[in-house]
Amino acid sequence: MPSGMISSGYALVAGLSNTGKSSLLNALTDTRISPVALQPASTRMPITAICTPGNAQICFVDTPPLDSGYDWSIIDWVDVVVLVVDIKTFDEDLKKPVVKHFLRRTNRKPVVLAMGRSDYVKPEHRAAYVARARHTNRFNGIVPVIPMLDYGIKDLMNAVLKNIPIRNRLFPRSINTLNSKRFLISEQIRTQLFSLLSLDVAGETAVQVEETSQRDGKLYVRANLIASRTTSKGMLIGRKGQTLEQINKLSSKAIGEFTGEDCRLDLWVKVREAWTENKTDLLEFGYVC
Ligand SMILES: Nc1nc2c(ncn2[C@@H]2O[C@H](COP(=O)(O)OP(=O)(O)OP(=O)(O)O)[C@@H](O)[C@H]2O)c(=O)[nH]1
Ligand SMILES: [Mg+2]
Repeated sequence: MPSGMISSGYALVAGLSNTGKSSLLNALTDTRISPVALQPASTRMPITAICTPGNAQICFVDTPPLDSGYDWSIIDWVDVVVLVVDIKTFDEDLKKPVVKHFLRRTNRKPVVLAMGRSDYVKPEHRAAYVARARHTNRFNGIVPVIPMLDYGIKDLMNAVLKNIPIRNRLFPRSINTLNSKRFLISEQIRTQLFSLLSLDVAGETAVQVEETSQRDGKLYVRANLIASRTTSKGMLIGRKGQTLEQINKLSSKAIGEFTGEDCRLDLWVKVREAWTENKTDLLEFGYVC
């Protein structure tokens, strides 16, 4: 390898909704940067995490589900694709038009198949699933994974690394993500809304982080929860402020786990009528690029 050159590049993490993409990105990069949630379509914007296995650099990019208005152009920017499927339904998933379109769009870029939820299959049966997927002759690696147990993560990392080009370093050593801290914190808060509120109310609440600073040795975060209707404001606050308190508690914990700092969160509820229908508001809250 010429001096100064290393394996350095981008790996896309893509797949259908709720297949474990964000869990996988966190396991691969040993972080909690990408919020994980029970409900589908929780990731709405790309989340990046740069890791440095050996002397290499890989920027993993977690993306929204393929089946919810995917920005196909992102494929052109990456070196390797990790396609996450559910091990038990991978056959049907690979036949879905949106997945077929995605694979065509990768245009012969290396694609590694991560078979998620491998805990749903007995360990002795996993090799048979891998053999079946191998018949497709499309993948540059096939790895069963269980992100929360770190199962398969090293093998997947090696399969990705093999396909990362040798070039001049793309990212300075000091950075570990291309996203802003404010955006990442707002996503941690937004994800918690879904575990406490109806899909309607949570989905129509924007999160705007106004300040992140250090106060009394803690990470201080001030953020607004912006409801699209006055009635939703009451639901966000709850009886005697109980819901807001719960949102605050869960969000502070998630932010603390992601940043590694004690977090003091100051949440305010505001209303901007029908912001979900206003292009300027959507832009302001980061919903349209
Ligand atoms: N049992 C099991 N659960 C998993 C596995 N991977 C992820 N999960 C769970 O599946 C749910 C969805 O995980 P996410 O990582 O948020 O999935 P995602 O694909 O990023 O979801 P979207 O961004 O909404 O498309 C969470 O409750 C995870 O804890 C796995 O290998 N086994
Ligand atoms: Mg996700």
